[in-house]
Amino acid sequence: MTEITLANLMSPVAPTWCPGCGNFSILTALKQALVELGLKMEEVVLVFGIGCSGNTADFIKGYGFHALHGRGLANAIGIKLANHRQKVIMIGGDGDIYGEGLNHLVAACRGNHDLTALVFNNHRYSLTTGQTSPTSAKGTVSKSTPQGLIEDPIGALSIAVSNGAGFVARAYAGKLKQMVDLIKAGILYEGFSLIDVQQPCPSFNKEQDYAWYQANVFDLPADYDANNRGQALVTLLDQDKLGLGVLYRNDQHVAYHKEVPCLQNASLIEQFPKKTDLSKALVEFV
Ligand SMILES: Cc1ncc(C[n+]2csc(CCOP(=O)(O)OP(=O)(O)O)c2C)c(N)n1
Ligand code: SF4
Repeated sequence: MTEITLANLMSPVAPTWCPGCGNFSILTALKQALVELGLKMEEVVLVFGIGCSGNTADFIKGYGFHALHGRGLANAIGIKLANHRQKVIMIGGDGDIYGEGLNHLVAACRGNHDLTALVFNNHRYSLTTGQTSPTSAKGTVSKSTPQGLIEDPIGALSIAVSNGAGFVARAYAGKLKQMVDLIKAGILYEGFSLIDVQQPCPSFNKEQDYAWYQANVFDLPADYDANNRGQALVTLLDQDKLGLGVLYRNDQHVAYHKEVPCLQNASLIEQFPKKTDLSKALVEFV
């Protein structure tokens, strides 16, 4: 087994993100969290969506899978059930996870599947040059909404809390230490953890720049009770001011794989033969 160190996580490919992109600090936080958790490279699977966020696949070294847009969580659930001993982290954008992949987010929440979704939430489909995404503010003018967005933004974190996610947190790319701590807590949580990272995209979201975030994020107060589901939902109804920290956690909620009888003594891959002779199955094709 190989220790996770910053050197071992270093990819030979340098990030191609725009100058000032919030993704740089999210990548730094993810690496730092993995190092601080003292895990081994072989114990972690990174699953990536498609987008500027998903391009993180090229900029970090590790075991992983680059999924289709919107399908990262479906793959992550499958990977977890194949070998539930591994920590599985899915990395994608708000368009990927709250838009095209929303049904898979709900499935991950309802099952409380033991994996972490790290959402790089820049409120745009940025790789495809800045169309509005499900988290864009009402009235947003973009290439896809030249006359201003009519819809309200999605309440993605409320959907997660109300559908069974055991751990829901919000971080901000401008607060590195807090991001590291939240990512670590999410990975350690035994169940589904959703970490929504508010991420400035200087190229396609000029409205929500670093100054906007400084004025609109706040740390949840010390007396905030993350175990109180009702309080979490009320807090999340305010979509203008963004509370940072653990919004909700439920340590009584049992993770999906713990309720599957055939996974109690061994993982699926331990139960399958290492080598399978497929020649008989293929004979009709030769
Ligand atoms: C199934 C499918 N639909 C659409 C696309 C086109 N596409 C690629 S990246 C992207 C936008 C990604 O936006 P988001 O998930 O928010 O990530 P960001 O680029 O903002 O990090 C889209 C629509 C695709 N590759 N596959
Ligand atoms: S388009 Fe936005 S999200 Fe994508 S790399 Fe550039 S600044 Fe970052």
